[in-house]
Formats: sequence, C-alpha cells, structure tokens
Amino acid sequence: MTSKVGGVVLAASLALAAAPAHAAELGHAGGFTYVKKSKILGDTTSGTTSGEGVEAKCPDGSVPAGGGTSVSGDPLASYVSASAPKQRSWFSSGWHFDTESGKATAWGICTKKKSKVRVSSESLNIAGGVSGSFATPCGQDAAVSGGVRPQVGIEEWWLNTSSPVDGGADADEKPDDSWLSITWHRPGFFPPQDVSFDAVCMKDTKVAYKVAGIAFSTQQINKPKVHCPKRKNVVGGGPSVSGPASQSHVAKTAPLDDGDKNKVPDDGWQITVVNPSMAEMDVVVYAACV
Ligand SMILES: [Ca+2]
Ligand SMILES: [Ca+2]
Repeated sequence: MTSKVGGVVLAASLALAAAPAHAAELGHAGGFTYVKKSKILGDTTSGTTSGEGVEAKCPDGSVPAGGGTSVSGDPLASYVSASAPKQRSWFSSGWHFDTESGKATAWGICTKKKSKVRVSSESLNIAGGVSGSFATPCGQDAAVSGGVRPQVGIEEWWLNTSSPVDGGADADEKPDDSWLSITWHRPGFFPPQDVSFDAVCMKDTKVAYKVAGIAFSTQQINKPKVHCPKRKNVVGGGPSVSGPASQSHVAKTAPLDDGDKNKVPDDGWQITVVNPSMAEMDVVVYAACV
C-alpha cells in the first residue's frame, strides 16, 4: 500500500494483521530449508513513501533459525526497518520513497530441530529522533541470528546494525554471546514506540563465524559479502556499521547463493549499507555458519 506520511500507523497495523501464507521454498541445504516471500512497494515517484511488512513462513513442522530482509531498487531510497523472527515466520519490513515500484522481501532459514533453537527478546521504548541499541544475550547457547521488530510503524524506522557479538562470561573471542541490533527512529515520528530486540539462540551446535568488510569506507553504497567455510551452511548474518545510526541505513541483509551448483542461498551473507553523507565509517558483514 502507498501512503502519505500521516497514514503510516494505519498502514503498519494493517500489514501486521495480515495472516501469512507459506513462503516459496528455495531449496534445502545442511538440514535447513531456505524460503522467501516478497510484497510490492508502490510507485512513489510523485513524492510519497511506500512501506510493507512481509512474513516468510517456514514449512509445516519447522521454525526460523535465521533470516534476512531486502528492499529492491535504488539503495539510496530503500530502507530495511524490521528483520526478526516472529513465531513460525521471519518477519521483515521495508520502505522506499521517490522511486519506481519495487518490492520488500523476507528470507527465512528454517529448521525442523525445534528443540535446538529459542528466541531471546528484550523490548525497548524508543522516541523519535533517537537510536535504540541492545545486545540480546543467548546465555550458554550460540547467537546465530536476530534483529529488530518495531511494534508500530514501518516508515518510522531504519536498521543500522544486526550482528553477533562477543562479550559474555566465556573466555573465547567468538561473537557467539549476544545479537546486537541498532535501529534509528526517525525524527518527525515523536511518540515513543516499543521495539523488540531479538536473538535466535542455538543449543549444542558448533557455529563458525565469518566476517568481512570495508574499513574507513567513504563510499555511498557498500556491498560487502562473506562466505561460509566449505561444507557449512549459513543460518544467520548481518551488518555491523560504525558511527551514529542516523548516518547510515541498511537496504539489504540477506543470505547469499554464490560459488556452488545449487540455487540455495546457503553460502554466506550479503549486505547493502548506504552512507548518504559519505562520512568515513567501517562497514562489516557477519555470517553464522553451521
Ligand atoms: Ca564469545
Ligand atoms: Ca548455494
């Protein structure tokens, strides 16, 4: 649906109320089923904005272990605002402005081993013009995925960081302890709103974390990607970006199909991070692989 800015709250609540159908299956790898689902974002060349929530629902008997979100079209005008687990789906939202019609896509990475995964959540109340940041802990389990899900509004928000971090009581330096998400609540949307900061935690599993990126980037559009080790499959990933959350936004954080014969996005993670001011910043992409 296309709406002027004043219609944002209504548009968001309608999108959230829609019951999800099953997502399209992209294929299986390493015990995971990769799915995706897209929704059309309207033509906004007349100066409007258009945002949608979309859920990639896992096949019967499975739950999301990870997932991602992308918005098609010019990254400078495309924003990811939610990317997080929601019951049996991966929930995504995205919006764009002053651009031709495009789509918002939710990617889900589903497992039948329901007892291996759990979602850890914390809710923060975030006013307009303020960023929200929280590292949701996984305790003894490994943080393999996560993100944010604002309770209200699609076009009020953009995602800045969604990545695994080290920093628990463990002695290692693996980023397996928490999932850090940072979101920006745009000024002009004053009332504080609740945002769920989620981590997907995996039990008794050896996770390989891979990282790649661009240090001191002054590019407007940054598209780093990272590959999983051979014979491992990606279960989660996302961007870690330096600097204020108001300064840069994410247009894509999604699993990657690259370098093998199947068509399944099981090989790594890719991001698109936009830095309109071209201020110097580090743009890093993580992948969690099992
Ligand atoms: Ca650690
Ligand atoms: Ca592949």
